[in-house]
Amino acid sequence: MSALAEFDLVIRGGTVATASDTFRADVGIRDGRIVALAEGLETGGEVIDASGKLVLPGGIEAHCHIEQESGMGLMPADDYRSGSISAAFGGNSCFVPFAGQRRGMTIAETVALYDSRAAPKSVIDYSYHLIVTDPTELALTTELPEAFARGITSFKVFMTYDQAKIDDGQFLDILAVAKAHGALTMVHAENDAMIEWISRRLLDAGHTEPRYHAVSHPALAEEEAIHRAISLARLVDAPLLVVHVSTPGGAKLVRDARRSGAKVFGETCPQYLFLTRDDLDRPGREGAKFICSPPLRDRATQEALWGHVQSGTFSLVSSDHAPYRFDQSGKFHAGPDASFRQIANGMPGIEMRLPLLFSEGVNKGRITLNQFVALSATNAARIYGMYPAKGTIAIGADADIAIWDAGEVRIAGEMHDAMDYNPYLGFEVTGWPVTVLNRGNRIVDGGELCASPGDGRFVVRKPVDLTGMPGHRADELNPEKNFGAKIAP
Ligand code: DUC
Ligand code: ZN
Ligand code: ZN
Repeated sequence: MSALAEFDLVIRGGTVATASDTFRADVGIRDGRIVALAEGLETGGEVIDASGKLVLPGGIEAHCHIEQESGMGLMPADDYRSGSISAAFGGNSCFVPFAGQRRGMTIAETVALYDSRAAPKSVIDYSYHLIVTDPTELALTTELPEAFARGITSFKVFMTYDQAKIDDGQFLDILAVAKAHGALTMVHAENDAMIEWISRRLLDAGHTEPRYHAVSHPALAEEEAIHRAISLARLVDAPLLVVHVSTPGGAKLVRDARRSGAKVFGETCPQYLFLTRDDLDRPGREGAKFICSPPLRDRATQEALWGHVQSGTFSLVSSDHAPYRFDQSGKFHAGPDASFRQIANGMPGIEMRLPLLFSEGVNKGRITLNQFVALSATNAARIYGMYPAKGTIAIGADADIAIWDAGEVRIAGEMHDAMDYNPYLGFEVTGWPVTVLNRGNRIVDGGELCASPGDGRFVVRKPVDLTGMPGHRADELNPEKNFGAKIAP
């Protein structure tokens, strides 16, 4: 092989950034992987001119609901084709939607169902987090370990919603099984009884409009549940990731747990950084577009959450893309006058996540470019067991790369998802991905889709990375201190 044919593709002249460093280098790619980082790489193969651009790891969207029935049995607008395409246009080359177990279904059936949905359609690499709603003996002893063995190494539980919630004992069982296998438990933490109690009173008094959704999910409901979830995880010294944290109180609980060495991670979402509950009060029924759980809060909350993004409380800023159209197929599936309890819960954002975070974070000086890379890809890769194949630009890594024009200004409009609205419509956003690669293949380039459904591959994930998180065993579960009793793995 001649020296000039050494690479299939060279990305030339750009500024490369990882979670720790920023440097000028060409990127040499062969067989889908990065094989050289140096200035002046020559090739007889293809060249992408990235001069004046940023060359970043492709984003990893680690929280999105794609072709997944909601608790109400409602299918969101995006399947694995449209969802992955929208993700790609937003600078992502990998995503991890949820595979939701419906009660009565086994874990194996759930995984097989999502394989059949994702494999023929995804244009980017993918895995799933397994939502566990029915932790039977079979699930705990056999099926969760089997899912883990095939590379699904994160399990999510709900503390609210009748169709999904588990009790504290079941939560402990799942935490203990996950811990025993190196898996990570994720949690939607809100106090179910508080939400039910307030909702009932609001509805009885005739308060049905979208704005009451925020009233019915008080900050205290989140804080209480996060405190409980962290306590349960600490009891068995198991890793825990609190998804979509929306309150300063919740963020502080995550921060304090992390400072004490507990194996706790936190995630927040763009909607809590860029929107407020005032959006629920838009005229007519438009507020329905902004119903999501936990709900939008206020400006002071936005500021506080930004502080936690900056200081590292949050390892992830994920979209929580839960796309329900503003019509009877989605938001108003229960009718045009549906109460806040019946309106479909969730909003889109998979394509806006990274441009918003770049524009408001990096370009406005709130976070560094390297923090952006960590939040967009590297932390997700580490936490969810995909590093260093994914989430960084390094020799040997998959050539999952997003080339960004840091100065491109666009007014947010229609996205590439299957939605009929964009909650960030009209936002001026500076900095957009212009070319996105997945394993060295262009998937988006100059506004065009270059990939085909089915090009994405399932990513076999490894155990959660707990580097720097010593944890601590509760004395009562330590055989040296509890008279030799063996209680948990
Ligand atoms: N939780 C999510 O994570 N997404 C959509 C709705 C919800 O309650
Ligand atoms: Zn949730
Ligand atoms: Zn979600």
